[in-house]
Amino acid sequence: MSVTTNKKRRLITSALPYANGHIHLGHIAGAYLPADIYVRYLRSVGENVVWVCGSDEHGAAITLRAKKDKTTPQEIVDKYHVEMQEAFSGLDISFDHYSRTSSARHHKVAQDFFLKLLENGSFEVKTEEQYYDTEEDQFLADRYITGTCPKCEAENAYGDQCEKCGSTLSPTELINPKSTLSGSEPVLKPTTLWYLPMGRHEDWLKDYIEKGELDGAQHHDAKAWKSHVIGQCKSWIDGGLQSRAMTRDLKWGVPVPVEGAEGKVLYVWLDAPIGYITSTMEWAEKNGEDWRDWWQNPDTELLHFIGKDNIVFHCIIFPILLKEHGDYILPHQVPANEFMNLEGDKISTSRNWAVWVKEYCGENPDGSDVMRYVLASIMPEQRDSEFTWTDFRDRVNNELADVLGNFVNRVLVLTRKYYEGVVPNAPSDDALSKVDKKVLASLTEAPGKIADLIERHRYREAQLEAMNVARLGNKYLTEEEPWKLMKTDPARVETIMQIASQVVGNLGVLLEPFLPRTAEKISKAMGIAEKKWTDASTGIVAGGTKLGELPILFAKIDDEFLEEQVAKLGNNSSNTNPNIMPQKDPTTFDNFTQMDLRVATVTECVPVKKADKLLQLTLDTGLDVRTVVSGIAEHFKPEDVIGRRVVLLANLEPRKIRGVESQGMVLMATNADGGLRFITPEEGVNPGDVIS
Ligand code: B3M
Ligand code: ZN
Repeated sequence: MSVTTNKKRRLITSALPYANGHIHLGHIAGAYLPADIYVRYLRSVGENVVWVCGSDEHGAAITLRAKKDKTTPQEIVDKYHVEMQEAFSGLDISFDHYSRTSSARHHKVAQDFFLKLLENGSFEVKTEEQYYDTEEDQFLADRYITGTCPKCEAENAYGDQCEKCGSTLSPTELINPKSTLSGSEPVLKPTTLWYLPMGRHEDWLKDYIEKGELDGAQHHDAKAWKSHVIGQCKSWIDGGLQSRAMTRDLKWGVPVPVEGAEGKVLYVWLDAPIGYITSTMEWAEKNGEDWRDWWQNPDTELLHFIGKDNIVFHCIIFPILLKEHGDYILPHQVPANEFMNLEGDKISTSRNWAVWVKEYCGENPDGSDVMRYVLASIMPEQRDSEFTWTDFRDRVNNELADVLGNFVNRVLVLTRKYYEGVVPNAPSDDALSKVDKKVLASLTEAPGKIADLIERHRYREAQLEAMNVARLGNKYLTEEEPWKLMKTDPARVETIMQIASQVVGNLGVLLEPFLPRTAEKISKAMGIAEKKWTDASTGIVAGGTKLGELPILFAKIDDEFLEEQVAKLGNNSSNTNPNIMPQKDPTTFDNFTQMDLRVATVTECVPVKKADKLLQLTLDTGLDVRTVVSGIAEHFKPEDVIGRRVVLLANLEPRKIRGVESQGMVLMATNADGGLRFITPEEGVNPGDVIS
């Protein structure tokens, strides 16, 4: 069944994150929080909106990660596909659908897309010399090859890009190329590639980007696009668009669906944006909609939320692909964000210079709104910005707790005190002072003002406007001082409290896109069931409403919290407890399987002569009875040890300790204080049982 509606449809996408690492705050501030605010707002006004995302599970970064971790790409993506979703839900990122690109469905969708382009003559097939790693038996493209940048001479530029100067490169341009797989010097070898000749598209792209025109008609308002987005696209187009290979000689990815193309996959930047389409198909199927309405109907507006490093792919390459296919609409708006730095430095995964969302949410289960608030306050909309924990504390304490939390709390407390929690009736117009009228007028204007800013993707200002409503209420209460008037002018107090309640009620609606949990608490306390944008008005809380309980909205952040957070940065161990030993360097599975670990029972135990620290244990291992010397005499008496079942490393090379040959090692757990404990197998585990 296809639901037809007259309302304009809006299809929102957020960049599909690579499933090879954790989500950090930079990701959230770039492509997810702005989209979440936008979509929550659109849902609140009752717009026809769908927001899709998913894991980008192909590309060199994933195979390289798998190689580093000595596992398979599939295992890597399976792990991060789950973990990334946990991170997103921790910050209440509310996708309508979250998909993944390693699915069979997506492979088919991407292959069909490719075949259609092939049929339309969109590619040029070229056989050319490419670098090849003879040790690894693999062609080297993109991140599989590094060398010196021919433009800026930076070392370790990648085959596709120099991160130092930002130039796009092709592997054969690199000086002193090296394989990142084996470190060896690659050789040139011929291979066939399908190229997208982008140069063919320069003319219409120029109109599309600079004027918002497509096929001679107005497609979107070019002035509504951010200037840094247009600027980047222009410099690409003005520099001349080079052909770009749309296939790779790799094992991991979407296989090229052409006979004789075995061992070749689609370029990840061809398959990933098609992931938006697959994700929409899955969503549509679940919701009884026709996905074509969302991708092939010119009444639909397509919006891509991304970070600035993805601009060329969404504003140039993907539009070319969509247009060449012929059936699809093109992006209407690409509100890309710039980068957010962290405590004076670039966010870096390898240096652990990042705030990991899953970790933050795990440690602060109620911390979603405050983090969203701070990120929206400093969102890198027009230029790079910076997150610092000091700023985080200041915003939480001075803005959320002192202004918003304090105001809402005061209104509820006073209403309870004066009127047993029942909101007084609305005053007649002639009872309103000038100040009252001003407050009510501001309330009337706020929803439109905020909406306009959100529609223009100015989320920082939009949130500021929403907070200004709380500021207004706080100021009103502070200046009108109802607590001083209660004895002399109770009628005036009723008016003040009525108006103050309206301010709180509006906050329950207007804050929802930014602070969904807080808005929910406020709405609940104010007896507002549905938080629709259109309900925001000066009469949102009816006189006679009995107010509910209000949980504490924001706890203040102390310096200890601050110091803990800063101390984590750059510390490469994921554990943050200084008492816990850091993880050792990685070992191989083979090394592990070489170890013979088994359960044994201690049948005898005596001290070792002239050695205060040693006990001599006789063990029944199921295989044999043997002697082991163990350095546990300071922790255990022989009689405490006899009869215990223990874990034994049985095939450790025998060695003589104080004249006694020790044939293995009893494993102990060391706690943070250096205390030793036996590892006692559970009931039913017997001597000789193998541990693996
Ligand atoms: N995975 C790049 C990134 O995470 C890429 C986005 C794909 S969007 C189609 O920066
Ligand atoms: Zn460079």
